[in-house]
Amino acid sequence: MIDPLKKLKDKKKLANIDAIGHVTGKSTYVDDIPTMQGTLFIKIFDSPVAHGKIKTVDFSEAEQMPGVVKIFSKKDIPGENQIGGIIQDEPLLADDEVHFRGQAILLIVAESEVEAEEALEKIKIDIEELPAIVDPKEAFLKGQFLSNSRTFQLGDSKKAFESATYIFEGSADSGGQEHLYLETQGAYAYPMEHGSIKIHSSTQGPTQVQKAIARVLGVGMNKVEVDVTRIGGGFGGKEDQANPFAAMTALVAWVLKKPAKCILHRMEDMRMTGKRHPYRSDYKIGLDKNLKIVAYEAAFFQNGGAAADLSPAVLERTLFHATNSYFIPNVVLQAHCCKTNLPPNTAFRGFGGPQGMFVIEAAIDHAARILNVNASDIQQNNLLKDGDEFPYGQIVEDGEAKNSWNELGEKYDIEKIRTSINSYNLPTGQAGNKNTFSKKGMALMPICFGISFTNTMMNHARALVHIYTDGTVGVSTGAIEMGQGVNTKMVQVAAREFGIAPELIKLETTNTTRVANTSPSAASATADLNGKALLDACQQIKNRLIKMIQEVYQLEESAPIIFKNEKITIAKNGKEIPWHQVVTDAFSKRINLSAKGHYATPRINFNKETGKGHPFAYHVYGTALFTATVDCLRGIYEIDEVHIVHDVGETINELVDLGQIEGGLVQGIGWMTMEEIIFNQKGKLLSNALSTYKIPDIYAAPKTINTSFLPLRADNLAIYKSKAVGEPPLMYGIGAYFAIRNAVHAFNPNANFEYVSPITPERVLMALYCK
Ligand code: LUZ
Ligand code: MOS
Repeated sequence: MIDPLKKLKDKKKLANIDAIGHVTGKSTYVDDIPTMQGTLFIKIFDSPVAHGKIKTVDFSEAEQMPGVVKIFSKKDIPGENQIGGIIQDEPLLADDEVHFRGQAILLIVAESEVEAEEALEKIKIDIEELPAIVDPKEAFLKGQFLSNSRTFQLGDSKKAFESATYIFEGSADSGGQEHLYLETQGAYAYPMEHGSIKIHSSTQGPTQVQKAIARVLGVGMNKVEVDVTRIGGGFGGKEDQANPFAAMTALVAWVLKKPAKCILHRMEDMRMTGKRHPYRSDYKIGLDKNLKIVAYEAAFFQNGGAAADLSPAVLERTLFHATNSYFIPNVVLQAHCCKTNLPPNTAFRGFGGPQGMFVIEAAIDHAARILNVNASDIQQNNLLKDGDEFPYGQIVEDGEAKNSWNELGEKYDIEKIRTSINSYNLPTGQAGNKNTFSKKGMALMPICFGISFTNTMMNHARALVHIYTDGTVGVSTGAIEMGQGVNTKMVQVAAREFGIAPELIKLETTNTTRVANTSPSAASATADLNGKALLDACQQIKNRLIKMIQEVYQLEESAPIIFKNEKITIAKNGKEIPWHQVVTDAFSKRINLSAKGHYATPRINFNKETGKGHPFAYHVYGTALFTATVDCLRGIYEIDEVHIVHDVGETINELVDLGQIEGGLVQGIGWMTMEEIIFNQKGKLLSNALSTYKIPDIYAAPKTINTSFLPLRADNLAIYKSKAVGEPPLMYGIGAYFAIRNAVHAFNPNANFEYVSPITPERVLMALYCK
């Protein structure tokens, strides 16, 4: 078997340390933990209506079913029946009113899952159904909000519109998106001594889980130990929404003093959990005669679902990214967090940013179509440059918007691609037309994404390092491995600092008793924050070892000492001491071989009242070029080619970063094209399984993806000059929407169809033949 650690010695090409485990099925997830004797299984009885008053729930028959141990309602919660994060509006188990289909009402606990399922069928509920709202604009008109509306403002858009040469107004709506992590939500908990509890949870936020459990049980956080080996995907869906399932599991284990397990089935997960927020939005864009955007106004109506969850923070990030990579001097951006009767929508890769970017791209496309110019001419003409001000007050420094655009232009002959598409698309009837029912489209998509939690206080992390006496190393951080490869990057940091092989380093599970008070693994910042904290821990130990060597060999304090190839070399005289020897010597001299590192992102700040500050450590930029072909008889399409120039800073790990870029791209294409979440008017999820909700498979992925890394031009605040890579590439996917749209227009120049995503084959077919 190929050992990736051995084969790929080039450290930038170190394969994901989980790769072999994943493809051989050896990697373990919550449901793979061997169940202890006496383990109880939990099934959730959830609301069958989107809005209603519970009149009676009768579970007397269910309770008598074989194997059933207990049925929990909110009355069985010893602490608070509340798990709201930002706003305290979310009971763990329903109060007298239910607010969405899938809301948990009761927990059925049985000796086996099958028995719990059978008992579930026997529960009788009488609910008085109340009117449900599923549309955010309807909620807005009815005054239904989850939190305060927000406004970001720059310059004077009113005045700017007065002098604008061209003004376009319209609306643009984007759909939700199911996270579809391969591992569904789940947890396994067991009581420990002294009234404490241990839990394995599939979460991006172990501290958030710990806090929720402590609250529900009414105990201190120190009584709750959360342990995560890895999770099978998160994409934001487990930043906050692992909490209820962990809290339910902990509740059962705590009250019944037995191990308890709750793993959602796919359809339960799809029904009960929130998704990417659908948005409806209105825009108004003003340009001067040179195609400079002089003014932009937008109003965003976020479909928040029935409880706030992370919606207010997601809403804010929509505003942060509403002008994408463009400098617009006069801007008013308003956003409304609308309360509807859907499951509480939540974090999803991009965190509101993609929804904001879609609208400005729609506005630009709208202007380009009417002015009969290429959208890319408007895009290029308005790219950010250093010194420009974002609507939130931060000034562009070391911007790469133009660099990535220009680099793309140098690598790929954009005009040649345009010409070949135009000749492929020759109008029907024109000499040379060969493709009557097949048309191509292209689009460029620049991105600009701010890195840091927008809530400044969340931007810090810690790490714990032990060097054992045999020279092997154990590393714990607050980072959650969710497939993104953060553990591989952590191994690389420790290996590089100590100058030892990755094989000598073990990445431990993420555990709240080893690394406390963590921010969730989110906001693309996990490797940045935890990597820096780990660096700090490694350097503390290194400094102790250096001091020891200086004393032993009577060197002056500045004498360079190099950690490399499992040796410590004294540069001056070339003396080499093996790593193991140094470690043994240090231990016998009673030197501390453990350290806790800490990192807090410097400089960042943001004033929520004024909407101004410097919220991001830096920005990630990039540009993508899309070409697509539409089958004009069937409405189906293919993404032919995507060329990307992406700003990774100086990559720590090319393979991991490339995986994130390609994965993010395809997930973004899915959101924009084929993934359609459908709720009916009564708040029932119709796209409730993989037969009715389609995500891109290998056949739907672009036929070609060419990614190149933009050369590093500036230092920045992340680990080893790298840049965060998790979320930004998702937003390239917006380019697929416009490439397909342009192909539709090549077939039907008069197609007057709204900016609604996803642009499913059904929507394409309608547009191809609309007047
Ligand atoms: N989560 C969060 C995020 O709590 N704050 C953020 O700013 C953020 N940004 C992106 C993704 N998750
Ligand atoms: Mo996220 S959307 O970085 O959990």
